[in-house]
Amino acid sequence: MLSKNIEKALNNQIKIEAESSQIYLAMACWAEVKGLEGVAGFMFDQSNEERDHMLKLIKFVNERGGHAQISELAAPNVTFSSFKEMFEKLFEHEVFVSNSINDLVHISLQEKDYATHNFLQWYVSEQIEEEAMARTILDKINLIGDDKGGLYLFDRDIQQITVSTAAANNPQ
Ligand code: OFO
Repeated sequence: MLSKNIEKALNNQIKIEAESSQIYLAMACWAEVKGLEGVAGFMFDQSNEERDHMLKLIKFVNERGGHAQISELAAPNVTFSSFKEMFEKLFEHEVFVSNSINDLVHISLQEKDYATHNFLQWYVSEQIEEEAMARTILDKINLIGDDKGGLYLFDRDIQQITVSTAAANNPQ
C-alpha cells in the first residue's frame, strides 16, 4: 500500500513523464516541418517511450492501492532556433527528469517503501542511458558545426546513434 506522500510524489512523476512525451512530440513536429526526417522519427520514438514510462507508473500506482492522476499538462516549446538548441533542450530536460527520479528514490527510502524503491531502479537506469544518449548526440552536433553535409548525414544516421549508445551501455 502506498503512503499518501509517495502516491503524491509518484503522481507528480506521472505528470512529468506525460509532459516529456509532449515536449518530444513538439520537437518531432518541428524537425519534421524543417525536413529533418531522421531527427523527426527519432523524436517521435522518444515521445512514445516517455508515454510508456508514464503508463508504467500509472499501473504501479493503481496496483499498489493508489489512484493515478491524469492531470493538465504544461504547454511545450514548439519552435527552436536550431536543431542544436533543440538537442540542448532535450539534454537539459533529461537532467531535470533524472533529478526528479533521484528525489523520488530519496522519498521512498525516507518512507521505508522498498517496493517503490525497487520499482524506481528501472527509471534510474533508464535516465543514465538517456542522458548518455543525449550527450552523444550533442557531441556529434558540435563536431558538425555549420556543415550542411554533416547535418544531412547526421539526420540519416541518428537512429544508429541510439542503437550504438544503447549497445555500449548494455554490453552482451
Ligand atoms: Fe522518462 O525517460 Fe527520460 O525523460
